[in-house]
Amino acid sequence: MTRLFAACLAPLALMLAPAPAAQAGEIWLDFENPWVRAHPGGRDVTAGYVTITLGEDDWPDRLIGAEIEGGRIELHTHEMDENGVMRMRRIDASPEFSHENPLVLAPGGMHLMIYDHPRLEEGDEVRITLRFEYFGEIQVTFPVLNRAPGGGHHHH
Ligand SMILES: [Cu+2]
Repeated sequence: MTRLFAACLAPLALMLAPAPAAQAGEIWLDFENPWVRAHPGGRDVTAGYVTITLGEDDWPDRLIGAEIEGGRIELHTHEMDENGVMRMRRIDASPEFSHENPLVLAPGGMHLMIYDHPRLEEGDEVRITLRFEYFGEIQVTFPVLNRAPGGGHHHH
C-alpha cells in the first residue's frame, strides 16, 4: 500500500517541480483575434489582422516580416497624406511593442497585405509565419472571415 502510494506520488512531484532555469526567461506571445479578410469580389489582394501581446517580463519586440505559403506578404501601415487622405504604405518593421503596448494590426491601421494568393473565402484557414526581431519566427493560424470578428466594433 505504501509503496503504491509512493509510486503514484512520484510523477506528481515531477509535475510540481519548478520549471527548469532554461524556461524561466522564456518569451510568450499571445495572438488575439487573428483573421484574414476573404478576398473581395474581383480582387486578388487582401489583408490579415491580429493583436499581439508580449509577456510581462519580455523584451520589447518588433514584427519584421511575414510569410504565407502560396502568396506573398508585405507589412503595411495606413497614414494620412498631406491632403488628409489615408494611404497605405509599405514598412520594413512595426514599431516596437511591449507588454503594456500590444501590437495591433487592424483595419485602418497596420496590416499584413497578402498578394498573389489563391482565392480565400469565409471558412478557409491560412497559416502565416510571423517573424520578430527578437523572438524569431512563429506560425499562426488565421481564419478567413468576411468581416472583423467580435462584431459591433467598427473601424473607419
Ligand atoms: Cu495594405
